[in-house]
Amino acid sequence: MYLWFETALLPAGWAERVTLCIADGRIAEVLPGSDPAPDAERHRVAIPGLGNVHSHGFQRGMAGLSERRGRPDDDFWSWREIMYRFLDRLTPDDIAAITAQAYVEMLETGYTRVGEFHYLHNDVDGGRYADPAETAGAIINAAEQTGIGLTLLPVFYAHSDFGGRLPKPGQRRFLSDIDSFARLVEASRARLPADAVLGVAPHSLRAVTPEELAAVTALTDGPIHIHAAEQVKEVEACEQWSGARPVEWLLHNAGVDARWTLIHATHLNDSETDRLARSGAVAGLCPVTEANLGDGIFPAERYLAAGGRIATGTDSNIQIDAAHELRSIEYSQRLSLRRRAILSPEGASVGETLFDAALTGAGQALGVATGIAPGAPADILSLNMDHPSFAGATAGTFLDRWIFAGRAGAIDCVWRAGQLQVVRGRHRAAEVIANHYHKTLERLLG
Ligand code: NGQ
Ligand code: ZN
Repeated sequence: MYLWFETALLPAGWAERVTLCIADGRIAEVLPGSDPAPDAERHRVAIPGLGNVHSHGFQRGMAGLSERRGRPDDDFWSWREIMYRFLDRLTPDDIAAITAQAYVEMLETGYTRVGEFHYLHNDVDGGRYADPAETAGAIINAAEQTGIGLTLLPVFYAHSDFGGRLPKPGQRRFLSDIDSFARLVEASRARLPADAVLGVAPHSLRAVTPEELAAVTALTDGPIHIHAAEQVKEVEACEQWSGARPVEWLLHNAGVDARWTLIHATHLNDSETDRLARSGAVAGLCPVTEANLGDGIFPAERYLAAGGRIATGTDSNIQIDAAHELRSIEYSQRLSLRRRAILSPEGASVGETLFDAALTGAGQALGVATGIAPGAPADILSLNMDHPSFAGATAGTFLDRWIFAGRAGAIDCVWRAGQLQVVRGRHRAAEVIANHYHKTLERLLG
C-alpha cells in the first residue's frame, strides 16, 4: 500500500512530497520529494502516532465521579478510596467495555499504542480466576476491538505499604505471590496479539518488597514500569523505611537503566533529577492526571537540560488527549516558574520539542521502534488542514498549533499498523463501542 503526503514529519525534520510504502503493518520505504504513485492515497500532513506509556483503562469509567469535595482534606488518598469502590464490582466484560472506550479516545486523539499498567487480576471476592489471564484477556480484547497497539504490563502487587505491610481489603483484586504472578505473565504472553509487547510492572515501592522487586523484574526481558514519588506522603514514608527517597532508592538498589520507566517521578530533588536523567530510564509523565489528583509538578526544565528522557501517559484517563498531556507539561512549568516557552532550546518550537521527546521516550518505554522511518510500525496521524486550528499554517507551526491551540477535529486520519482506524477524527467502531460503554456504565452506576 502507498500513502502520499504533501508534508511529513520524518526523524530528520519536515519533508515535502513524501511517499510511504507500507507492508505487513510496517513502513517499508520512505521517499521524500516523490510524485504520488497512481494507486497512492493522498493526504496533506503526516506526523507519527504517539505512544501512551501509562493507562489504567478501567478508570475511564469513573472519570468525573470524584470531583465533589468529600472532606476538608480531600486528596490523592481519598480519591483512591473512591477508585477502589468503583473497581470492586467490575467483571472482565465490564473491564473490556470500559477499556475499549478509552482506547477509541486514545486513537482519536493521536495515541497509537498504549502501555496498560494492568492490576485488576482477581475475581470480585479476591479469589483467582481459573484462567490467570482472564482480565488480561479483557485488555487484549479491548486492544483488538479498537486496533490500538498494546504493550501489556502485568502488575505485581502484594503489600499496602513500605516494609511489606499486609494488603488492605480493597486491594484483594490486585494481589499475587511470585509463583502465581509468573503464571499470570506466561498466560498473558500466550494470548498476545501479533505486535504486542510484554513487560512487567512492580506497582510501586509501597506494594513490593526489595526481594519481590528483584524476582519480578527477572521474569521478562521486556520493559519494566513502576510508580514512583507521586505523593509527598509516599516520599516521607520511603525515607522512614529506608533512609532514602523513592527515586534515590531505585537508582541505588534496582539497577535503573533504559529498560525502566518511572511513572510520575514527580518529587525529585536536584541530585535525583540529574541522576535519573543520566540513567537512561524514561520518566513517564501523566500531567493531566497529576493535576487532577493534586500530585505536584515534575522538574521538567532541569531534567530535560540534563538530557533526561520523557514520555506521556493518560494514567487515570480522566480526560484522554495526547495534545493536552504535552501542553500540560509546559504549562505546569510556566505556572510555577512564571516564564514562557520553557521546554525548548532557544529558537525552537516547544510543541515540536516536546512531541519529539515524548515520541522517542514512548518507543523506548513501550519496547517498539517509532517515527516515520523504514522498519517502524506504520502508526501515522494526518492533521486536518481544513480545520481552523491550521488556518494559514506552515510546517514550522503545525505541532504548536495542534498542541497549544488545537481543538477536537484537528486530527483527521489515524493509521495503526497500516490499518486506517480513524477517519475525519472518528474511530471506525466508535459508535458500537460507545453504545456498549453506555449500557455498561448505566448498569454499574444505576
Ligand atoms: C493506581 N494511580 O495504581 O491506579 C494508582 C493509585 C496507588 C495513581 N497512582 C493506587 N495515579 O498508587 O496506590
Ligand atoms: Zn498509575
